[in-house]
Amino acid sequence: MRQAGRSLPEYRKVREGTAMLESCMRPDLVTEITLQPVRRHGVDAAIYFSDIVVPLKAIGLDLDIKPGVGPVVAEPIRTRADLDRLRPLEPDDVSYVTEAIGMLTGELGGTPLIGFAGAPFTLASYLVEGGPSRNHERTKALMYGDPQLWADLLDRLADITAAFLRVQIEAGASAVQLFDSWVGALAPEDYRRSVMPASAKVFDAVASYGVPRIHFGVGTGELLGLMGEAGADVVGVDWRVPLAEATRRVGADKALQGNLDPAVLFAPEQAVRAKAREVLDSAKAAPGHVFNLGHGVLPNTEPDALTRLVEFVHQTTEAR
Ligand code: 1CP
Repeated sequence: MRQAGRSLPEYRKVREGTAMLESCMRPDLVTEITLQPVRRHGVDAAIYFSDIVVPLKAIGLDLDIKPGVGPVVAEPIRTRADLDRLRPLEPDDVSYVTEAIGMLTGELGGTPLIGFAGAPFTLASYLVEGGPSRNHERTKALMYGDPQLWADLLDRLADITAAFLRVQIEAGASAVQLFDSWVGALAPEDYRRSVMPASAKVFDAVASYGVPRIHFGVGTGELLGLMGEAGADVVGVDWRVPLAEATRRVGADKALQGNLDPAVLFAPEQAVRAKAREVLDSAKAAPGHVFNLGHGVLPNTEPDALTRLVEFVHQTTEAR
């Protein structure tokens, strides 16, 4: 799961002295960091080390990832004139991604590599707010106040995101995940009207490759059905909705991903096992299940707790 690396001493060691975005542009570092959780925990898939703002940096936006804060944009996008700064992404803009995935697929052997991108809404939130936001007020002001500019902004972001996912698939990614981390801030009708068309455009653009497409969100219980409809093969669920209920909302034709609360990993091992078993039992109703946390690994998580969780999930599912 995202930012799994942050909990690992070997991650902090290789990152020492190198800024986050600079690390994302160095194929040697990307390869090493992507492999670290696979080596240590024996997970069934690797998630490509990058960040959702990498393609925006690659088209020339002035942004940075500030330690302890997250992505920060120097000049936020708020007017029609600002849209001109969102030019299309060309594969050459991210040649380091192609190079890193080439190295990785060699090193990973048969372990699948999951590529990813930020979804248009979540990217728009960073761009419009200028950084992380609790209430997304400027973003919503634009969405409600100038629906045409909003639609054009999301459409441009959809094209950039689709191009970024295509690069990753063509380089060898075996699945892709669209992260709409903050879309749970919206009501279903607003999602359907103002966000779903752009996310659907991204899923459509990569449908012909036939790789599984995962759609991830947080606090999206009321949006699960629509997130599936947008074109996903797998819908991510956080810990607020049991997977059996999520299957009812998403439909029996889609797999689910999730949904252990990452904070559970701070509890004693017996409690972690009991909660993980609940997830596995609840998932039996779904036609497919990717066991995962409901959101990213928290930075202070004890790495051994994760290793033990992976072992437990393997033992439990192999015995079935
Ligand atoms: O495990 C991994 O390292 C996978 C790579 C990965 C992924 C999939 C990173 C590295 N970031 C992401 C996705 C990402 N980035 C999302 C979508 C998924 C999610 O909801 O977590 C989001 C919203 C971001 C934005 C972001 N980047 C934040 C969140 C800030 C906020 O708005 O609350 C943060 C803290 C970052 C920085 C970042 N990205 C990745 C890492 C390892 C870090 C920490 C930086 C560091 O180690 O110095």
